[in-house]
Amino acid sequence: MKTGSVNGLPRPQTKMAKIGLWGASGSGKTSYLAALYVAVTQNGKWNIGGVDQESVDFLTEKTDTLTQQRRFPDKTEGIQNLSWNVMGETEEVVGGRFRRRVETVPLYFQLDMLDAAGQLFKGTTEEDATDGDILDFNDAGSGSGSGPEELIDQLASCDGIVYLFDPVRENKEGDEFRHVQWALQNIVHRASNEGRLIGRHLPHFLAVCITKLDDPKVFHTAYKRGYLTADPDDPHLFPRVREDKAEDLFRELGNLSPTRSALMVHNAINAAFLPDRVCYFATSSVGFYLARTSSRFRAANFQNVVPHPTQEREYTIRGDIHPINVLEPLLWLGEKTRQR
Ligand SMILES: Nc1nc2c(ncn2[C@@H]2O[C@H](COP(=O)(O)OP(=O)(O)OP(=O)(O)O)[C@@H](O)[C@H]2O)c(=O)[nH]1
Ligand SMILES: [Mg+2]
Repeated sequence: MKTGSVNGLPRPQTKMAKIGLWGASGSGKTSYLAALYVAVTQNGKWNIGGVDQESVDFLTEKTDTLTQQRRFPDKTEGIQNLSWNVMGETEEVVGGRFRRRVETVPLYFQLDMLDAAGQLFKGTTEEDATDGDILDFNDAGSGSGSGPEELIDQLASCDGIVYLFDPVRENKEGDEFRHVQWALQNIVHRASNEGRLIGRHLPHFLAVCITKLDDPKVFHTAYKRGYLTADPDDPHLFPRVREDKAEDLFRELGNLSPTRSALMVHNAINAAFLPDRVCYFATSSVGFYLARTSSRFRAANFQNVVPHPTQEREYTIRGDIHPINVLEPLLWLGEKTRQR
């Protein structure tokens, strides 16, 4: 991290934060990244740019997919490494003992993100997926550079992890704990071998994101159980879950799933990560629908994702996207890793 001033101007602070995305297949990882450009720019205080051509192309193509083509990105194959500069401002106390003052200083993060096929988080490759076998981890992905072993190596070397939990998928499949336990055990094993454990805990920061808040099942559960609120500063008054309530919602959703496996996920997270290194968010990559004629969210007409009129099991996005808590987990991770 660099501080100080250049020609009287505060010098940008840089921190390289390597962030991994973790989540089951279909949990919404690629859509989350696809919504990032809109999330960053709608915030008004931040901007984002690709560090290399692949990352520039990813942002432009995927933003176009969500906002112009109004569809979701294709299923991910293998592992894609992406690198973006997130540029904004932060407040910092400057000056000596008697002349302390708060100054706004530029803050740049480089986010090295990792987007992988969710299938890999089960310890299976695409070819193995058909017979549903869990691979012997030591044999997995050898030499391919895009197998489960590579993924665990990369996640273990991250400073922070965004873990996406899809309550809709969990309700249907009920296998979230199996996925999480597999990945977690292997990350702990790596960190332990490298002497990186802090006591019995991992050194990583973890942003737990409940995805698809706009989905009717998730939205209605959060609404009926009193988790929703609106930020008075938001001109559209979109519903959101307060940060300090998102963990309770996670447990509540876990309780509702037939296998209750998300409750075990919660316990596993508590066992593996330091309490002050974990934060919960309720997110939606596309957000709620806003009619062209209306400037405010309407609970009677909130669905932004609807079944495709002709293609079975495909979904289409009705209107503009309004990402919810897409940038916030990254800013939290950026801020936390910067403090270290
Ligand atoms: N309602 C709603 N559905 C979403 C959202 N994000 C993703 N989805 C749905 O979830 C599906 C899977 O999303 P992806 O982003 O491809 O999930 P992934 O985790 O990248 O999946 P893999 O690449 O297979 O690992 C999409 O095709 C959408 O149908 C969201 O914010 N809201
Ligand atoms: Mg994907």
